[in-house]
Amino acid sequence: METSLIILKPDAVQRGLMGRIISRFEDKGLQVVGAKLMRITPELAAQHYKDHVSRPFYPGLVKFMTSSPVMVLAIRGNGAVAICRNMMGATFGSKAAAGTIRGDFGVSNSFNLIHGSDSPEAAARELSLFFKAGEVQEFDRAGDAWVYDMSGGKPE
Ligand code: IDP
Ligand code: MG
Repeated sequence: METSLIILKPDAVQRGLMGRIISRFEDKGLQVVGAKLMRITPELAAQHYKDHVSRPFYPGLVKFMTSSPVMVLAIRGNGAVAICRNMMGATFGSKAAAGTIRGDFGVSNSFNLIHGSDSPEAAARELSLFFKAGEVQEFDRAGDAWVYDMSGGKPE
């Protein structure tokens, strides 16, 4: 099982889209194992987006991400990192395919509603930035037997 770090960005919170976006992940069969509303500090934004520090859009990105509260989520499932990225769609709202979160809910290239880890390694790093020990839960859901085929001993 993988866990991805998802951030519902300030535009998603301000536009009242949290519930509809979370529902998409739940509808897919993914498990929400961590969730909190928080304000990202400039220091945390800098750590999170450290690989983008030299990009022209970086100052605007940090300003946007710290401008208003975000909801951070830990989302678990078999292959959750790639599944979440596919569900988010392409980076730019103007280009993201219909049926994806960015494709269905936005048109902006910078206010693009959602962040998702882009690899299992990035997910581990980002989860440790946003969640303290004990804030990500480990629990079985009653319906899990019908989300995955476990007849081969591992989730399929
Ligand atoms: P990703 O969020 O799809 O992984 P990244 O390339 O990692 O995309 O960029 C991080 C974030 O920076 C994007 O989600 C978006 O908010 C912002 N961003 C990326 N490229 C641009 C750009 O060219 N103009 C404005 N904002 C951008
Ligand atoms: Mg990225």
